[in-house]
Amino acid sequence: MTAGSTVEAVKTALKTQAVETPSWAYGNSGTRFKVFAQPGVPRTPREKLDDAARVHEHTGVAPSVALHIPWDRVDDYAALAAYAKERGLRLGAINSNVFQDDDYKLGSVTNPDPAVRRKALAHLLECVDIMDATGSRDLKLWFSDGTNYPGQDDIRDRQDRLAEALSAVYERLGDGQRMLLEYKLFEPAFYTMDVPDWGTAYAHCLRLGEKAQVVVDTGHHAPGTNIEFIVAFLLREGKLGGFDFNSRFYADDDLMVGSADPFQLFRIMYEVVRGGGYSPDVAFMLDQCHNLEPKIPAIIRSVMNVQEATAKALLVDRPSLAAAQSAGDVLGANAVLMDAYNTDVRPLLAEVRTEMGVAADPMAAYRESGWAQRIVDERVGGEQAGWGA
Ligand code: PSV
Ligand code: MN
Ligand code: MN
Repeated sequence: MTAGSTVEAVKTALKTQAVETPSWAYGNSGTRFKVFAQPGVPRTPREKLDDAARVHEHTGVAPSVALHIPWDRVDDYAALAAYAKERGLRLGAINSNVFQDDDYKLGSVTNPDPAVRRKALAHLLECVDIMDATGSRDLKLWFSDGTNYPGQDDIRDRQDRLAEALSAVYERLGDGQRMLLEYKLFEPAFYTMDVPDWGTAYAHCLRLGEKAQVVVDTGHHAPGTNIEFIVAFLLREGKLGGFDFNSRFYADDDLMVGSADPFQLFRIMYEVVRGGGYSPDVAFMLDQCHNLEPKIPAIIRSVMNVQEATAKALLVDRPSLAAAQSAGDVLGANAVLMDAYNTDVRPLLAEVRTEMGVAADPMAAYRESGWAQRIVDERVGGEQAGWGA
């Protein structure tokens, strides 16, 4: 059982948490079979920020929004940052997009055609210009690059091309800016991905320098992968830049974080806390798509799920755990961890929220706010945001 003073420390820590929500989660999304449009969905980046402001208002811990370029292209990014600020938000990571143009069929920065590589690099550098205007710290790089068939392209040459592009982007980063390299096992490429795993991302980041960090998207691994081990390892090496949180049952499902496997989320958060990663140096971002469920409450639920896993991780009685571990007490050590996981932290979080001046029950507060109906009534005409828009 945790002592009273420790509970106060846990509450203080929870009040400093910041979960970044993704602009694209507010827009329409779907599978390759069908996008089911929802009424009231934002039509512009500003409307996405209006929705994100509701998530922050009701949770108190979602103060920043990640942008995806060109999905969130605007003429004046400084003005967009000012708009966010007026709503109590800031603009977070800039996500590059070198995967949706016809030119990228055979890859972007690893494409065998140097002209395509130049185009992709120009986009990545433009994203850093946008970071300068928005004041964003992080550039998130995910490459759909890869091959579908053995022999299609030279695996090693593609690594050389990747390294060259990453190095050019790295050189362009300003003080206080970072690049976060995301890996993914497969999809859209089915034979090789050029950044398939944390080891590849880590090796590139290590060569580049300290501004290059690995980002762990929880949906991007083979089934059964021990993600918390990866987290522990990267933190030990000072190379964990952040998370793209979501849940999966099968592939890259992008479901609400903590919905498929809350125990896994707890195990990850425990390694974060244990490894000193509960700090602004590790970005807690969501990367989700709400295809069936209403988007804003789904994002609120996701933020709450991250908070619950974090609270449980913070509650682990670490002195008792360490004692059991050094005594070789396998069952005792496991029991300490499970005690924390099995704690119902919802009352604690309700207290934390009340002390922060936000609703004890964010889901109910959103329901009662009338925002869901208001956006349906007001957002008529125009084109709803969605993938590719
Ligand atoms: C790729 O699957 C990914 O996880 C990357 O982060 C992209 O930028 C994002 O999804 C887009 O939804
Ligand atoms: Mn992602
Ligand atoms: Mn993904």
